[in-house]
Amino acid sequence: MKKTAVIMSAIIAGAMVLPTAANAQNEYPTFPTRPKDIEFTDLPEEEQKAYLEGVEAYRTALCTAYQNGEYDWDFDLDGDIDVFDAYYPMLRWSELSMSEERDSFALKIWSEENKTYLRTALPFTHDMREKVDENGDISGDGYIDAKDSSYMLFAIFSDKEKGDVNTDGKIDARDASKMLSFYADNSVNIESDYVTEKNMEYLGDLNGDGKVDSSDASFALAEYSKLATE
Ligand SMILES: [Ca+2]
Ligand SMILES: [Ca+2]
Ligand SMILES: [Ca+2]
Repeated sequence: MKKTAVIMSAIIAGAMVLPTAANAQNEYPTFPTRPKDIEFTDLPEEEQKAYLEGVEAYRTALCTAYQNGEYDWDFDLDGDIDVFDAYYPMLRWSELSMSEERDSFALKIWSEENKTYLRTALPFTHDMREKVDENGDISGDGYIDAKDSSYMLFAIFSDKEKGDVNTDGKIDARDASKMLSFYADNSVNIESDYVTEKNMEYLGDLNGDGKVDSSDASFALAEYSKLATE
């Protein structure tokens, strides 16, 4: 069966089951599995331990290979791998679950220029879609979905410093603006998308209290002024 036919039938079925050659270009480690019919905490202790070690080994393998430049995750085809690319497995999942292909997706995305989250149309071309279908099953479970965006982000953020939420390699007032803007949206119950949530979860929670708010922004500013006066 031709690949397009496989993909079309998968769309009709409402789930993305990948052709077997899907990972030919990128060899991904496989996320460990555990029994689904039992609570994690009810598993025997050694099984819990083995699973957690498996997760750790998976993450290490993924991050190392990513940092060594082994993965082609430039899904928006702009020449860089960054947080924008991480939207694409998630968007593909959304297409597949709605059984329709779209030219673009409107999302609230951080704008450095305007220092706020702005509704922005992310393009989704045929070539982008093809690349996501080829390289987007990062968890190695045969599906392209938000989990793949999540693991991809974990790798992308793994070599970034905590506080550098806009991932430009330095911690400064721009990062503080981004954190404050996220916090402001959250405090009036404006929902953020998955990528933004993960961005803040991995890089924004500077004081480690489980949320991103003005105290984290103050931390970023303090770090910035410390660096500026050094
Ligand atoms: Ca890119
Ligand atoms: Ca997957
Ligand atoms: Ca920064």
